[in-house]
Amino acid sequence: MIASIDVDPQKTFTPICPGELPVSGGDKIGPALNAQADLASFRVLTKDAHPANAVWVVDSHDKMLAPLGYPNTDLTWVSHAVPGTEGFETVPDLPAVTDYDHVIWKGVEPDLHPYGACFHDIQEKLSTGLIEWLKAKGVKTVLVGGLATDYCVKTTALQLKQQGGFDVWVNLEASRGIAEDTTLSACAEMQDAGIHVIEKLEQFNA
Ligand code: VGL
Repeated sequence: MIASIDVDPQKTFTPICPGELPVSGGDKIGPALNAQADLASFRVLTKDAHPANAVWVVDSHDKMLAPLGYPNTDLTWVSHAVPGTEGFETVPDLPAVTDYDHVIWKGVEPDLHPYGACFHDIQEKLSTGLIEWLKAKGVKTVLVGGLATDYCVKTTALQLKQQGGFDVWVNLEASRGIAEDTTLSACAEMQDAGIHVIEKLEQFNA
């Protein structure tokens, strides 16, 4: 059984929200995510859902990526993906949230800023239930795309492989990264972990 996972395909990570965390081309991935979902029996959505007063919030982009001392919040970021704002909404062309088979909201607590969708905490103790849900459905193969390749897509894919034991495929056609260097190292790290990183959906052959 195959599941397709749309990781954080939200306007906050697109040029639609320049004051948040715009990823070049992030608003264009909807059709590619739909195409990969056509090959799957289940479609899962994950969403960042952050409070405006989270401990990691800084007021300008130049203060971002500063290390923090919290166990489950590693770096500073500008405010993003606040429920009720435009940035929280999914990118164009995707189905309604209620048309997915399962949805994970993450990063709701002010001092938790996870990247992966399988655990609420960076320490990976508190499951979101994603791995358990996929197993209950008999899923063996996951096809992953979304935003951003170098952070949430990478960490979600690694968790699905290492903690869930799934056959994991990351579809770059349906993903965009924040920066080129971190995207390249993310792809290498995923490949080292045994994840299939593919440029185009046609290369998917599970
Ligand atoms: C993400 C940076 C900060 C992501 C989330 O979804 O990749 N990146 N928060």
